[in-house]
Amino acid sequence: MFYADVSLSAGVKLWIPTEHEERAIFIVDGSAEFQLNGGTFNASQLVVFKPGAEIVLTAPLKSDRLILLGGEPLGTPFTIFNSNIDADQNGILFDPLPAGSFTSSRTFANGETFNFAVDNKGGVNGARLPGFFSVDLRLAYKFSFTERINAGFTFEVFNLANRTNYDELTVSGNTSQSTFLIPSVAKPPRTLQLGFRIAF
Ligand SMILES: [Ca+2]
Repeated sequence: MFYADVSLSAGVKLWIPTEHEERAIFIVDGSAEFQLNGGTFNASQLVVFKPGAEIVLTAPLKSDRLILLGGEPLGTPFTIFNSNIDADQNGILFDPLPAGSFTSSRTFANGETFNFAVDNKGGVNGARLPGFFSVDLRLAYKFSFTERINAGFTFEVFNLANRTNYDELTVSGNTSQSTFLIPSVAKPPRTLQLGFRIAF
């Protein structure tokens, strides 16, 4: 991951390296204007670039300020293969499959069907697992009964966005298996925790 606080003087060009797959700028300065391949963006806008695109920023009017950030996408790379197909016909199985979109679905006992899809760039580590993302929140309120005794409430939320995070290690990349792309374990959903404490 990278993060940079950038100040651009008028007319100066800034080339953004392409080696990171995910890149974006957030324009901070109130009167900033930037030209990106002919487009103009204003303050408080977040601009996300296509992977690999050559981006040159300029500050045409005056000195401007922006945040440049990015990094690798979430999720561990993994390989999609078929243990029954010798794709390159060399007598050895488990060849990585070529690029393409792959899907898999499973219907659970309660009747709900879950679909899983992944874009595969092909080759070893051509696909990426869903990744893990969780935001936690903690609020605390403290008050005093007497000089010596105080108490406090806490309110905590784990996985605030209630995102379904899967255990990556349970995902199979073998298209010949019924468990292909289907994780067998999910991490906890949104969880609330209330606390009360007395200290003396
Ligand atoms: Ca082979």
